[in-house]
Amino acid sequence: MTERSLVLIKPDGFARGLTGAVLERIERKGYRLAALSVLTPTREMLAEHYAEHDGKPFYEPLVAFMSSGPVTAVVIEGEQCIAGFRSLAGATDPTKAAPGSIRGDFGRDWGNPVQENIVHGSDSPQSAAREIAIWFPGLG
Ligand code: DAT
Ligand code: MG
Repeated sequence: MTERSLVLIKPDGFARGLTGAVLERIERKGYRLAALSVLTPTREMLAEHYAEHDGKPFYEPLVAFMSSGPVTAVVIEGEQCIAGFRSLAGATDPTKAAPGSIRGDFGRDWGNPVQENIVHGSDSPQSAAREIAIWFPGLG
């Protein structure tokens, strides 16, 4: 089924100049780019985006990190692209992410490696619709 997913290249990926490398992998996989924007997210946007994690120990540091600089927000489109992009991204912890995945190849083993894991990808059609509305309010 053709799906849309919300991908974020997080502040660490943006600052390290990995935006092009991530987009290249998305396109190489055959997914299309439906929308793209570079912005520094507000805490309000991030509170909505990460609502499911509110109250967890990593929530505040995560919101602080995600609002610390520019991110590239991308809507991707393609057959089963939600699960497909999660597979391209690899496990949440870059130390455990398989080589060949974005997090496995580019994730850091210093600082806070779980938090600074380069990319976000929606985890279900419901999350994708909810997240796309946050990052691209005008997109139908
Ligand atoms: P994912 O991004 O793989 O969907 P998630 O939704 O469980 O993972 O968590 C959202 C983000 O929060 C994740 O990309 C990085 C951060 N995070 C998750 N667990 C963490 C932890 N134990 N310590 C620090 N940051 C964490
Ligand atoms: Mg998640």
